[in-house]
Amino acid sequence: MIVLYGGPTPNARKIGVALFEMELAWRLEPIDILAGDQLTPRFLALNPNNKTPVIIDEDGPGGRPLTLWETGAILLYLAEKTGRFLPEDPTRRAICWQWLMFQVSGIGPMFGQEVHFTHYAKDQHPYAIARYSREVDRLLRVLDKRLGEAAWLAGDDYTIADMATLPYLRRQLSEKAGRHPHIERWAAAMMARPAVQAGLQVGVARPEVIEGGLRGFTDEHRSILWGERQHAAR
Ligand SMILES: N[C@@H](CCC(=O)N[C@@H](CS)C(=O)NCC(=O)O)C(=O)O
Repeated sequence: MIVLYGGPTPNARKIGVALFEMELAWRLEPIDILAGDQLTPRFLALNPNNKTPVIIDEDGPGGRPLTLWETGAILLYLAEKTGRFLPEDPTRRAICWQWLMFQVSGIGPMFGQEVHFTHYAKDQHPYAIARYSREVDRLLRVLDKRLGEAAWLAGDDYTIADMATLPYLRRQLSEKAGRHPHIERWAAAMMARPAVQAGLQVGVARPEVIEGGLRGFTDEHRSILWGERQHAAR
């Protein structure tokens, strides 16, 4: 059994998609990051970096439990464990790693900053909004070009690189419909997969805050995620 600690966030949903695609036995342990669950000693014992998701594979290597965080590492671990969604050919495998790293080091952080400054920050910072919005648009163009050349990010194979990327694109695709035809073709192919649909449902959303147009953040939420509570010495 694999335990997934997470909530209704793109990062946890990447892992949800992979767990469904790989047909692994798993259960969700909900972590409400808006309530500060990730700052508790119990969670910090799993991930000292206080970020979700975390998995515990109760049947890890050598039959021993393995606790793992960072979505790139989790996706690679699950792909190696099951022998699925990671090409065997060394060249194709390396290209898969490349697009996976592009997601975790580029798309994740930049899209995260864009949504922070355009929706969550209390004050308006025009420089930051322009900086991250332009970077998001640039990254979308890189993805659109790639998906104009190849069926999937890694090439001919549907892989963990695709699973990592889609959950981050959903808001941008709906706000910029028609502007990225190749990403849209790829996203539709992914959404046709039952495992993707199921994985994107992971976690219980707080509709007023997350699904309802990114509104409703309170000063308490800001303190937990970006302020005093996030940065308190522990
Ligand atoms: N690089 C990390 C990012 C994880 C991350 O940023 N998780 C967010 C939710 S999407 C989180 O748990 N935030 C809680 C906090 O910052 O306190 C990964 O890929 O796992």
